[in-house]
Amino acid sequence: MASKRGKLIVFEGLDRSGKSTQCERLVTHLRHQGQKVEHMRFPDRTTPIGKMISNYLSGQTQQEDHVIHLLFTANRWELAKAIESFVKEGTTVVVDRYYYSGCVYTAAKGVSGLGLDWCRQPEVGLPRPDVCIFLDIAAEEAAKRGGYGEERYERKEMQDRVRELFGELREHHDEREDIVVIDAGRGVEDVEEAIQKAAVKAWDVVEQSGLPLR
Ligand code: T5A
Ligand code: NA
Repeated sequence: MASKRGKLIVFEGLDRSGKSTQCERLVTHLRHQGQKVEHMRFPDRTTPIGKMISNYLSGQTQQEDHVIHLLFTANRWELAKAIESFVKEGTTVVVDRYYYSGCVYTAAKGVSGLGLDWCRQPEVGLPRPDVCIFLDIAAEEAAKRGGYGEERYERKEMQDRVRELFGELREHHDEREDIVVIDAGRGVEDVEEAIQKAAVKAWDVVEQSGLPLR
């Protein structure tokens, strides 16, 4: 039985890997095809929690490491019901960063007791993506792109560790089955084409099986 629900597609990657650029392109492409599409991003800086996160990222405020982790998570839970409703009513949701970033960026700080497993726990139960498109690029390449270095985590050592931990997540964790790696060091159009192919492939599985959102 064919599924009428929308799909949940997430973009992940290092800072400046091209997530926002590619999210917008995919949203435009799907809308041209006549699909209903919602575009979200995390952190969603528009909510009260999102504003606290934004002030932390810009360096205006400090937060204890567990606290900021849980604020990022809470910022996703604020929108969890909305995501579920959209998908149920047939709207595809394209999300710029999700709990993969949540786990990896906190774990990359190297704080004792704050590893990937601890970080994943408060995220358990959030709608699970049909596919997570991971835009893979070396930190040195990403750093050459515009605007790098303005926010808290945009330092080479941090980004190198983030990339390593994304790799660990892909190899050893439950999330690995959702993740498709795309070489994001290429031109914008080449990356876009690879993403569209990956999306079609992942969605065929959903269409054919009629799988509900997990
Ligand atoms: N974070 C986030 C956590 O710690 N925990 C969490 O739970 C979450 C959700 C902010 C920070 O918060 C952390 C991770 C981050 O450090 P953010 O607001 O998403 O997260 O900030 P960034 O990821 O830094 O977003 P950016 O907008 O900076 O990066 P994008 O979206 O990956 O890149 P994009 O598309 O804006 O492109 C950057 C530049 O590169 C160019 C673009 O034109 C732009 O100038 N570009 C390309 N250039 C050459 N070739 C290509 N293929 C290109 N694609 C784009
Ligand atoms: Na972005």
